[in-house]
Amino acid sequence: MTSNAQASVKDALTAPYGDLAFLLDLDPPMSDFRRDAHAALAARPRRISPMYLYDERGSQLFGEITRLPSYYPTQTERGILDANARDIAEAVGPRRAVFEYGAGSPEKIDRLMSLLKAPSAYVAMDISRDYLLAGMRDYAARVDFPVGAVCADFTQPVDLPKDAIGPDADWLGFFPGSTIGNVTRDAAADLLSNAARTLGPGAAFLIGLDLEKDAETLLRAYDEPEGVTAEFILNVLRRLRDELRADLDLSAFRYLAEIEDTPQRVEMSVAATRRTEISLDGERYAFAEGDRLHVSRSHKYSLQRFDALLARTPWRRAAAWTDADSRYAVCLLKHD
Ligand code: AVJ
Repeated sequence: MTSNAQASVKDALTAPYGDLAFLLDLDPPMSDFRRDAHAALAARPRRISPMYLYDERGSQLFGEITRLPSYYPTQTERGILDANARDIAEAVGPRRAVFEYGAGSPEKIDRLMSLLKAPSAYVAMDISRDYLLAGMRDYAARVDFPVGAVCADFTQPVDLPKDAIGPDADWLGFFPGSTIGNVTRDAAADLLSNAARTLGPGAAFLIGLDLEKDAETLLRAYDEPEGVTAEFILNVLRRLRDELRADLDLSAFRYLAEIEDTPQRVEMSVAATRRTEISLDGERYAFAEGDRLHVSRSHKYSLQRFDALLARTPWRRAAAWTDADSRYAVCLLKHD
């Protein structure tokens, strides 16, 4: 790191920050929806980042998905944490400072923090500053251990301001929801290696993993008759139209979920149901019938394949808890 970069990291830290032990604002390069949309529509295959799904409406739709009976990951993960709370607390060990990848929902944070033995701190990292600060201020007001916030892209390594939490803290990374499945396996290995650097020696990491399974269960979870997932994925076109003022006919597109193998994953796209075009800032992007724009993916793992991936990182798997049907796993990783 150059001395300049170090200076800017220092400027990024405010400790304390109101009720928070600290705010570390690494000022993630503001993504540019308009620029990325042009690039996505011009590329072959057409592909846009799933992060553009999550405006307020998209976040609400995802919340609705997590309450659908057919979307098993959320309820299964919750069931695993509840059924194995004592075991997990024991294996993780006491007085951990928790570092969550993505600012969790209040219920998820409470579930984890109340199962752990005497947790010493909670810090969340999220790319959305407003969402992060709102959540962490509420949380800090409710608990009596320090709460911190890191505004950054969670694939990056971070220099945690350990003094603001207690320099001797033993860290526990927390990455629930099977969100790791959103990225390719190479990117997942990089993210986990960066997490090992961030959390330091002696750290543990609790991660939710959706497991490989039959295609029917996956299709029911990702393309359900209620059509909430379809609305969620089509939301990226709605944002193009409403926020970027693109000229497009939403009714000329439909949602398409496909199960692919080796590695198993769900690929989520929108597909043109007839010839149509999207016009953005005077550029016209043509779609033939069946042409797609890829929006999101969700990789599934076996414990064996996950272990093979971990072998490329400093982590090893210390334990795993699954549901009775082996649909989902909560894994505990450690490194020295
Ligand atoms: C939030 C990325 C874990 O891939 O299962 C759910 C997103 N997309 N249904 C997933 C999602 C469609 C979800 N993750």
